[in-house]
Amino acid sequence: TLHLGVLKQRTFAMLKPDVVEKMGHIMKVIIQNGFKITKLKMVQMKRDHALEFYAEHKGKPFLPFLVEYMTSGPVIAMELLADNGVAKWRELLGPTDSEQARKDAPGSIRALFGKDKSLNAAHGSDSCASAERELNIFFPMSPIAQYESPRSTATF
Ligand code: RTP
Ligand code: MG
Repeated sequence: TLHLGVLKQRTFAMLKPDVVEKMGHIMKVIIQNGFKITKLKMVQMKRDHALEFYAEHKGKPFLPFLVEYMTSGPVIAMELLADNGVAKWRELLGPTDSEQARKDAPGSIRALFGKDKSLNAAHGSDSCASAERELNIFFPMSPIAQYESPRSTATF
């Protein structure tokens, strides 16, 4: 039979420095919501990396604080795979402002793990084009990256 399923999409997710200590809890929520974590690494961003990553926010008043925040400690960068993954991950994240998220989307990652409109726990790409750009920043093609991705997480 012909499967007209929803397309599996990859997206870029990042746990921000102040929630890295809660990564176990957050990754459990991610997996329970039907995502596969297909790439993962912990990295310390430098100022230039943060400015490149957030190029779309150049000139905005919150950018200097955002760069301080994102370079204040290591982050967890991930590639997530799911049906309609880009929108699905934004949905699970909830609204940008964690305080609003607690009102409008109480089960969301930002409601559960974020503090306010700046310290909001995690990032998610806003489109497929952004996802490709952001994944290429954190997971550039290199000899090791060309090894085959795991087909699934092993279940014993
Ligand atoms: P993200 O890119 O992190 O997934 O979040 P987003 O699309 O919901 O929010 P965006 O507008 O792209 O903003 C990027 C990050 O900047 C911080 N921010 N602070 N103080 C403020 O008014 C403010 N606005 C945004 C947040 O950390 C936000 O996630
Ligand atoms: Mg954004």
